[in-house]
Amino acid sequence: MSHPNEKGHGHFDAVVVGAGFAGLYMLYRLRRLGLTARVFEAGDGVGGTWYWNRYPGARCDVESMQYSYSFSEELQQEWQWTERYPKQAEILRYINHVADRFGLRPDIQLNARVNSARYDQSDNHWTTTSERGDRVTSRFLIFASGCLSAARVPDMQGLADFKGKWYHTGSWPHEAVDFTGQRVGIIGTGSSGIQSIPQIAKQAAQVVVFQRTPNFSIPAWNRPLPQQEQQAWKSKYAERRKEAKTTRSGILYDYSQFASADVSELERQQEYERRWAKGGANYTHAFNDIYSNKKANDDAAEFVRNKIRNTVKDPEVAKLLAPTDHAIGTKRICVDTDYYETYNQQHVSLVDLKASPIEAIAADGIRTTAGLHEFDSIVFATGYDAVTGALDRIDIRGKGGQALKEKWTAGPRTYLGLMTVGFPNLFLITGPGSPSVLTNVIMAIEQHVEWIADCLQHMQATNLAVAEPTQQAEDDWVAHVNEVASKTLFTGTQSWYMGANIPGKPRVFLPYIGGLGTYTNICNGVVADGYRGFNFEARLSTSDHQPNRLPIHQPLQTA
Ligand code: NA7
Repeated sequence: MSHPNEKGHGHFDAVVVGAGFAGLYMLYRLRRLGLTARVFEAGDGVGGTWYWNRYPGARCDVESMQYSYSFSEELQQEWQWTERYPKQAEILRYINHVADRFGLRPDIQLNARVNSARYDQSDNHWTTTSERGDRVTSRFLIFASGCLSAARVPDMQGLADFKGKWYHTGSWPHEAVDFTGQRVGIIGTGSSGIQSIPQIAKQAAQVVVFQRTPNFSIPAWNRPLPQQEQQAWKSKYAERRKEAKTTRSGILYDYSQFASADVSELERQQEYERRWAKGGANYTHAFNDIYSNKKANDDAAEFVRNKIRNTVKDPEVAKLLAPTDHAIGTKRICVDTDYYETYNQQHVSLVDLKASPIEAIAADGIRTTAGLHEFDSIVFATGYDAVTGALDRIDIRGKGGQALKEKWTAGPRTYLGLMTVGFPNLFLITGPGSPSVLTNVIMAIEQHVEWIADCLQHMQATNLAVAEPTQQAEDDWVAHVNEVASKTLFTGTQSWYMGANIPGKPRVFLPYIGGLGTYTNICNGVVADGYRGFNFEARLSTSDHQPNRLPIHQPLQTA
């Protein structure tokens, strides 16, 4: 590793932005291709989202045996998970182990937040700079900057005047935060709020939760993971991973083959009950039309609302916690431990922000239209500028100095979520228009990294220097992404998938909802058709000043 204070200069085959799951695996594959690479990471450690999200109760909602890399059989056999769902600290240990095991650290520059990247068309190079003064050039620029990495503190008047301490779940301090005896206000009831509220309530003297919109949550029934169960997985790991990658979400769930109306009311209730007892996000796969059929969805939602009513003793609070504004699953479903039960504790209360919105943060607490709530600490569990936020915070300029954020003013436009016209040799891992946040993201990351590595290898082997999608391919893909989304209930919900949590962000469905298996087939088909939809430019020799354009576009076919 270079010295932490040494500024990076020089030229690399590839620059990678971010040292989370995506950046580390990309580096591993670049090295296998014999390419030189530099990874820039804003944090002072690897891990990305799992480096920053250290809030109490932070835990993955995908089970441990599935939420891990599959690219190395040795790695997946040797690592021992301890619980059904991995907690943040364990995931961070795992990713640090990966960095060490594969000797990745020497090519990673920590504490280096990338702030600009410019393409120079005269020599087909990207110049990337960081806030601390690094400035490097590269042929390829690969963004592994994450979909849930741009934490967002809402614009609230008066925050600077607050006399207590405040935190955002997505950039939690490294040292333990002790809320013992404190009055704590928590804003936000998404996954981060739902995980942290029960934990904070264990310490605090008083907890007030400020809820704008309730979310659906299914119990995790988290538990230690017995050795025998791990061994059973590991004995068939390769097969199971292969199968997982063909599914919609990259997760081996119990996907029902039946539509909700195929079974009787009694059988439906029994199926929901069975899934509730098993726990986790598997619940929404009880019937194969829950995401597309309003009636099927209403039924599945009502079962959860009844569970909330039966758990929360105060009927008024239960009513507020039971979501009625959106179809279940169309906001990322939460997986919790004792979330609803927490509201039965005397020192925990709920404020409905629809009835009394926040006016401002005051020196002593949070002022709503109904009055002042006094706090020692405030926790913002207010989410992220998802999918595009991390890219948006970097000044990325392609051909002719065009800014990526300007190109994407009306919403992101990509081909396969991997590349975007006007930004040659710039690759996105889990970019907008790819399955990303709708999947077990490590499976989506592996698929993208392998596709990019294969593309770079193809370019090396055929002496090609520059890759860029065609306008037609990009337009077709954007239309396809929108068309597939429009057939689901997702586009009717104001969610971060739609950019709806950020004032002024265009309302566009950001990920590709066709499913990871289908998407992988499409990507493989593009390659089989000679990189359909991409233009390549050959490497210039000294006697050849005319770039040799190789248009390989054919109409988009979807599997
Ligand atoms: P989410 O899911 O975006 O949740 C953020 C929460 O914060 C949600 O309840 C929001 O209410 C609330 N929020 C956001 N801004 C405000 C303001 N200005 N005032 C009041 N309440 C606000 O983020 P998470 O971190 O919980 O989870 C993100 C993903 O990480 C999650 O889906 C998992 O995949 C892991 P709203 O619903 O917008 O009314």
